[in-house]
Amino acid sequence: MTKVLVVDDVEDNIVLLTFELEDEGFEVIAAHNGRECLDLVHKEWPDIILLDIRMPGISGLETLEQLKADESTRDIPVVMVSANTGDNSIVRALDMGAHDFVCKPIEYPVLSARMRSALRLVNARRALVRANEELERLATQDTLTDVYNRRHFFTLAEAEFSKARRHGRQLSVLMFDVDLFKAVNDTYGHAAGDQALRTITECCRHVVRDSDILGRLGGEEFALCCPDADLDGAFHLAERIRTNCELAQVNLDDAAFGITLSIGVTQMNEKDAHFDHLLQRADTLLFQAKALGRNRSVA
Ligand code: GH3
Ligand code: MG
Ligand code: MG
Ligand code: MG
Repeated sequence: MTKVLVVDDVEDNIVLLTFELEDEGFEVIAAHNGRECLDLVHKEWPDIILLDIRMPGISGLETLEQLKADESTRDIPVVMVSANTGDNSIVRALDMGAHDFVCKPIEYPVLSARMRSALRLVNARRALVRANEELERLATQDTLTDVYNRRHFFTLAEAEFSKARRHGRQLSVLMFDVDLFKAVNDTYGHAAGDQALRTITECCRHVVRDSDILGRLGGEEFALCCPDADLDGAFHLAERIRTNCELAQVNLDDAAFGITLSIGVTQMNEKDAHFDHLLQRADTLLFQAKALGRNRSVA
């Protein structure tokens, strides 16, 4: 049920509004002044607020100002109730972010239509925000593992690379690839392989810093860009990721299996003109790790 907070200093107005709005199917809660409104709004989280303009103490406009200044209450639609005094308070309220207004004496069908209209607008805006967030997620994340996808990994890592060069800071990169992954797919099936990839990113999540950038470059190949990490630190991180994965089990309904990683680790140097150079070197070191027998980090 839609919850309405009615704010009015006159008890008779509250009683009448409550009666009419409950009749329209709203759940009604009431406040008798601006202070009570601001308290109640944080306890009850109404869907919409009906706010009287003329009240002793904190006026309707001041109450509105505070509701709009507070990030947690900013998006609750407010319909002003005005005594029709001919001053510019309605204009000010609308400019301050009120959704709409009604004048006293209130025509109740008009009031509830305006409330429904305000609620429709708010719901449409929320749906748009959610859709945008979802689009953003789809554009930047790998859907299987939730780490960054290849494109976004490069966008973020290249930015960190430029920043590190500009400020003379360290930057290291790890590139890793699952060992003999084809055999995992062949033995346990593709779905089990997918689960193994999720296990690997989980193992990484526990050891990386918030500032590290983890991306799935494709297939069973990942890269981790570590701002402010020197080669020593990056190698230790690689070993922690590698041993975490080695100890982890991928549990299936009727079986369990282990996975190992080979990792190439490198640090940015003055000769690296592009992030690609760094990644290329990590790839070569990864290849060496494979050649040396897999399940190891090479720097
Ligand atoms: P190596 O130790 O030399 O890396 O051996 P490998 O078997 O891991 O290497 P190879 O490149 O021969 O095989 C990679 C396999 O990864 C082939 C492909 O079936 C599998 N693969 C790639 N992407 C996915 C995926 O998204 N899900 C699953 N389940 N398998 C994938
Ligand atoms: Mg009043
Ligand atoms: Mg592999
Ligand atoms: Mg591979």
